[in-house]
Order: sequence, then structure tokens, then C-alpha cells
Amino acid sequence: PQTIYLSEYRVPAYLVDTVDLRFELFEDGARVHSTLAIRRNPESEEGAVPLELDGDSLVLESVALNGQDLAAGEFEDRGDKLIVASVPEKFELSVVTWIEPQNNTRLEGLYKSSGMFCTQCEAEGFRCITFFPDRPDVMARYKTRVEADKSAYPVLLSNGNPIESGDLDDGRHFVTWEDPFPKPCYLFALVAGDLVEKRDTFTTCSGRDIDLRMYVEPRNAEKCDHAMDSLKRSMRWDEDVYGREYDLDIFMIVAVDDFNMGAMENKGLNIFNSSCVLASKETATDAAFQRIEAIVAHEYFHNWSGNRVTCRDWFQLSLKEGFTVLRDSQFSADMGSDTVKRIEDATLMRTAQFAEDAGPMSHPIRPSSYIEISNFYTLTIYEKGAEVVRMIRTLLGPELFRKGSDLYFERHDGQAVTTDDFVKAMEDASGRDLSQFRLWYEQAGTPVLEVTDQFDQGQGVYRLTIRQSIPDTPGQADKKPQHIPFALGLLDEHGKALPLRLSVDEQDAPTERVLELTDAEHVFEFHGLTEKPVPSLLRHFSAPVRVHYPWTREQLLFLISHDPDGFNRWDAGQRLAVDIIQSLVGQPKDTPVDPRLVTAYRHLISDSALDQALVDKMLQLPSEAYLVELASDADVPAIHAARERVLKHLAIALRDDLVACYRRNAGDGDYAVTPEQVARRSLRNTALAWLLMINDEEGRELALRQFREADNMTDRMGALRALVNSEYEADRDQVLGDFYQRFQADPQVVEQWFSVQAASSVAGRLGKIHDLLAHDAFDWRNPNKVRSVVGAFAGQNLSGFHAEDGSGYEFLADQVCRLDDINPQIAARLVTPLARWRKFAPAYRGKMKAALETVRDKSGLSKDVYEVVHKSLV
Ligand code: B3K
Ligand code: ZN
Repeated sequence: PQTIYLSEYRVPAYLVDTVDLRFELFEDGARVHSTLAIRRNPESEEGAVPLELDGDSLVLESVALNGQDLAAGEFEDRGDKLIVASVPEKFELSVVTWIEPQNNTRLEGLYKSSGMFCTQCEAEGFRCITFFPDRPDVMARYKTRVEADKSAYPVLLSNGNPIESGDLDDGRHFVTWEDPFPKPCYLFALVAGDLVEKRDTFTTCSGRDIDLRMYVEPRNAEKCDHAMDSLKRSMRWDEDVYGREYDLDIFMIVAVDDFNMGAMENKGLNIFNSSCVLASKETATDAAFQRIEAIVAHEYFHNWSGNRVTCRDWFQLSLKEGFTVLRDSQFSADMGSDTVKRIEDATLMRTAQFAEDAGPMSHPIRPSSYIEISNFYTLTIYEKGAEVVRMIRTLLGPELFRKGSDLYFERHDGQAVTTDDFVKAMEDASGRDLSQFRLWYEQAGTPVLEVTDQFDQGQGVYRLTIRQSIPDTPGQADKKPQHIPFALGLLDEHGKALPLRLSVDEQDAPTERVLELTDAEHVFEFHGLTEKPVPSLLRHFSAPVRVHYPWTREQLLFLISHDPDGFNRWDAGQRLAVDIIQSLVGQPKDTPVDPRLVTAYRHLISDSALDQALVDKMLQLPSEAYLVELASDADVPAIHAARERVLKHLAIALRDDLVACYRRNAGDGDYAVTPEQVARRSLRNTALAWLLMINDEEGRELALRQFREADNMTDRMGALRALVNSEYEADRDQVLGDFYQRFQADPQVVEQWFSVQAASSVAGRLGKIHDLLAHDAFDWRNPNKVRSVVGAFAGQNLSGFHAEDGSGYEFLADQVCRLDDINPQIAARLVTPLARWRKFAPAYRGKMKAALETVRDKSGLSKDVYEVVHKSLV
């Protein structure tokens, strides 16, 4: 396969002004008539070169230039390219292709999902529909006529506004849609199906009424309210916080069951994975409600950050994704708790993005090459990209950042631009120099900050030394220091926040500062202190970096109860727990657990005056995945055992406190997804889970009762998960059976049922995983099902996956090979846990590598899987 380089970017030789599409949809295929108004690009130096259009899996029926059919020698159909050697400066090209959506299992381009037609064009799916210059810097106005059987497909949708509709012969009908905004083809969408419509309206800040519509299968009609409410909140928030008003008269959301990722921001017609949009309290957990709100917001926010201003090329993906993730994260923080959202974001970064950044696929947020762009929809592009934009906001302050965002949208409206254009707008609006900051876009790897300190009693000066280094990553060594905003505070022995005086005579110094690191080493001096303070470092996770500081357990215990910054209280708790668990890895079973952890947890559980949402986060021990990320030569079963040992130790010591916590948090009144209720449900589910870890009879009864009496999925799933992870085998089988009986008609709930088993180190043994794959409800062509069994096993059931005999690795390799022929995008995601083989202890490494080699040797390997496997084996 071919590698594509950013350095080889050239402006397109030809531009497309308008696209006129006509889709004839049938059961055995679809005919696509496309007429493009094309002209030579005045900005291209290439001149009168042949016209090249991209294609993939198309059957070409005819090509005409200015209405004249082209003869065989006048064009060349190379499969992946349609080439017309000689074209005038300005012309109309008409192409007819035949495609087979019903056989499209890759779910790219036009395909069928539960009987309806739908599309996914980002990044390069439009070329599976018709021949086209499939690159985001070719922006055109689209008119789309959809024709299909009227009774099977009463609803026919595309981007923009409907301008015409009517009946045709043979029981068929058509609707024509027109999108007034020029767009790249990756934002094209089409839907045809037998769907129910849910309507609402939103009045924009300038008083325009927008028609809001959701289209879902009839059985899901009652699961739309939450997404619709989330949409309205997002629309209002984007006006209030970013000054962005919606531009079309209609905004549509469609739910489909078979979808490669979460959702897609097609202009005016967002298409969602059903699991990321449909919710009722009976079928969706609190976490799902929150995820839906965030994804609805994310896709809506793309209307400006992505659609009105789009990417010049796919190397600029983080331009829209990083900025939009930041926007949705700010939105979620505003809808709930700032601290809790920050804890969730930092956890994802530190657990999964840091791992990616240290692995074989490590890449900067603006990569400089790729083989398959689908492999670059990563945590780095999305989450680290958002952290980078967040740092710009921290450096500029909220007002100047908003000024920069306004300038960016105004300057580039209707254009396809680069991450550099974004940074330039921020610089121009603020007057700040971000030249060194741009290294965040070019250099991969997670910066490491080594922090040491020293107190000069005589002078009353506290000296903080911070050394920055960035590890080598594939293709990048000897990196330059980056520009890092580093937020900190200092506490005295009573926990009082001290003024941070950077000079002896500084008056009214603040108690929190953002230091700017630009050199490999900095020494900061804080004056006017009488004793050595306790530092509270990298508050709010002010940069996506690792901080190493020789904290003592006393200091961490002190910060857990005294840091005025909620985020860093949580962080101190995590560091303490990590330290304690790490010290037990590989140690004899009777090695004592530091009793101070029990004291700290007892205090947390029983203090109802504390913010319960924060308490709930603080009670969660660092995950196995995080502990693995922190380790080198990771021995997963040993890490699993040490963590479980601490968990059980805590559960035994705090048994009565857990029961009290459970009872104190029981009963919410009417179910609502408020931060307060979410925290209560989560706390009592944590209490249940811990009680069942130690075979507590009262816990077992509470769990069985909660399972039976629950009126919402959070409670039901909390009880189910606790029982599934317990040693009460008969109860486990009983509740799993009941659960399936009750919800078997609901695919989204069946997915949860699969994953609670596959992710369990107790219930998810390999034999069980094979049973799940053989289950009637399992379907290899449905990405959610694959993720909920194979993905959950390899990604969450770490001790099962890393079984010492290597059976988990062989299993994953087999499934990846099998899936590669069906859906290469999903197969390439699934192979990631194996690709990280270098991270693990020698006994595991060799077996992982061998499994990876069997994938490498599969015949007809897709370029998606090829890229991941080869980069990991070099
Ligand atoms: N932009 C889409 C992701 C498309 C992924 C293509 N493989 C969803 C989003 O980020 O909003
Ligand atoms: Zn996005």
C-alpha cells in the first residue's frame, strides 16, 4: 500500500461548482447519475492536465462531457480512478454508476442497515458512490434527487432543504433536496427508509424558527426525547458561548443500527449510531444519557467547526476534531460539573491517549503521513487535539480566545483550511506569539516534566525546578521543548492556599498561577514563605503531560483532604492508590496494604458534606488499563491481582460504611439525569460492586433486590454488573437469563448484555466469549456487536485477554482476520491491543508478536489492518 505525505499536498487541478445527483434505489442495487460543473482551478499551476476522479467498487455505466457520451478511448476506468485525458477549461461531466448497497459490509459510502439505505462518506466514502475528486478542499453546491419504492421507503432525505417531491410509475416516488452551502463531499448524506418522524422547533438568537426532526425506526419512537432536548441545549449554548447561530431551516438526526463510529456531522442531516442517540430510562444508563448529550452536541457544533469552516486535507483532521471536542467538553462541563468532566477527560487522556502516544501508531495531532486515513481518527487527533486548543485558551484567557475563534470563523467561512490558519487567527486576535506553541502540532509523544523542589529557610524562598523532555516516537527523535502552560498552587501545613509571589516585593499575589514553560529547564522562585509548602501541581490537568514529583504518601494524603482544587484532590487520591497498588505487584499475598488508604477512603465514603459527584470519582481505584499504561514490562495478571487485593482489602475494612453508603443513597424520586442523582446511583452501585467482591450476603441480597425492582437501566445494570463479577455463579446465570429475556428485542440493550459479560474477568472466560460469538443475537456485520464482545474482551477484560497461555492473543488474531474481510475499519481498531506488544513482560510479548504475525500473513489483508500491523512489527 501507498503512503500519503502532507509534504506532497497540491491544490486541486480542477474545482467542482455544482453537483447534481439522482439516485435510483432498488433492492438489488442503486444507479447513481451524477452531473458535475467543473472548471480548471485558477490557483493551480498544473494547467490543462487530465481530469482524475476517485472511485472505489463502482461499476461505470457511462461518461458524458457536455452532454456527449465519451467513446471508449476518451476516458480510462482504472477502478480507483476515472481519467479523462482531455477536457476544456470549463465543462459539465455526467457519470452513471451502479453500486450494491445491500452487499456493502464495509459501511462506507451507501449501504443498507436494518432495511434502510444510509450513507457514511467521511473520510473517503463518497468515492464508493460515484466518481468524484474525493478531497475536502473541493467544495460544491449539491442538488440530490432520491427515487425509491414508496411503501418500503416513504422517507427520502438528503442535505439541505426539500424543493420538490412527487410520485413516479411502479409505486415509486422521489424527493429532491438542495443544499445552499458549498461543502466537501465527505459531508454528503442520503437516507431512505420506513422511519417515524419526531418534530420540534428551535428559535435562534436572531428569531429564525428551525425545524428539528429526528427519524428513527418505529420501535424506537419513544427514545428520542433526550437527544432532542440535548440538541436544543447545544444550539442555545453555541449561540451563547461561541456566538454561532444555525444556518439552514431544517436540522435532521437519523438513527441507524449499523455504523462504524458514534455519529456523523453531515450538513443538516446528522447520522447517528443508534447507541449514541436513542435513550429511555429503562434501556439506557446514566453514562449513556451523558454520552448521547455530548455526541449530539459534538455533531451539532461541527456545523461551524468542520462544515462552515472545513479541512484543507486529512492531515488537518484535528482542525475540526480537536476544536469540536474542546467545544463539546466545555458544553458538558457547563451542563454538569466542571471538575467531574475534567476528571473524565484527564482519565481518558492519561489511560488511553498516553498509551497511544507511547505505542507504535504514535503520531502528532497533525500527522505528516498515513497509509489509511481511517486509522487516524484517534484519541490523539480528537482528545489531545482538544487539549492543545484548550491550552491556547489557557494561554490567551477566555476573552481573547473567543476573539480568536470569532476571527477564525469570519476569516475562513466557506473555506477549507489548515491547523496553522487556526493558530494564526488566535495569534492575530490576541497579539500573542504562538510560534513555539505550534510544536504541539508537529511533535508526537507525551512530554514528561521532572519536578524537584527545595526550600531556603533563611531567605523564605521555595524553588521549583521543572525539566521538560519528550520521548522519541516512531520517526521522531531529539525533540525541541514545547510551550506548556503549567497551573499550580502552594499550600501551607493547614491547607491554606499561599500567595504565589514571584518577587520579594510582589503585592496581592494570586494563590494560583499558570507558569509558562518554554525551555528544557526552568527554576521558579516563590518568595515570602515561612515553611516548606506542599505543591499542588498541574492543576486542572493544564497540559497533556506526565508530571513526576517525589510525592510522599503524607503529602498525597494531605492533598486529598486539603487541596482547594477538586481536580487535584482527585489526582492526589489516584497517585496514592497507584503507589500502593504498584508496591504490591508481584509481592506475596500477605504483604500488608498501607492502612492510611483505608482511613482516607473511610473518610470519603462517610463524609456526606463533600460534593458527592467528586466523592464518587475519588472512590474509583485507578483502572487496570491505567496501571498497565504506567508500567513497563507489564505483567497484567500480576497487576490485576494487586489491584484486586487492594479492592478487597478496602471492601472488607469498610464493609459497614459501604452498606451505610448504599442505604443513604437509595431512592431518588423521579428518575432524572441530574449531577446529584447520577452521583447517588453511581455511589450505591460502587458500594454494591465492592460488597459483592467480598461475597457479602447482605450485599448479595441488596443486589438481587435492586436488579428486580429497578425502574431504570443504571440501577439494573449496576446490580447485574456486580453479580456478574461476583462468585455467586447461580445468581449470575439467573440474572443474565432474566435480563436477556426482558430486553432481547432491543439491540442496544443486548449490546450492553454482551459487554458486561465479555468485559468481566470472572464471567468472561474465553469459552464464554466463544459462546457469545455463537449467540443468535451476535452479528459479525454489526460493529456494535463486534465491539461489545471482541472489543470488550480485549480492551476491558485485561486479565482474560492476557492469559498466560496466549489463548487470548490467538483468539483476537483469529477474529481480526475474520473481520478484515467484512469490515476493515473495525478490524484495524480491534487489532490495537496486540499492536502494543512491546509494552508487556517478555513472557507475554513473544506470544503477542506471534499472534500479530499471523494477522500480517493473512492473504488479502486490507490496507487498514496492514498499516497498524506493519507499523507495530517494525
Ligand atoms: N467526523 C466523524 C468521524 C468520521 C470517522 C470516519 N472514519 C464523527 C465526528 O467526529 O464527529
Ligand atoms: Zn467530530
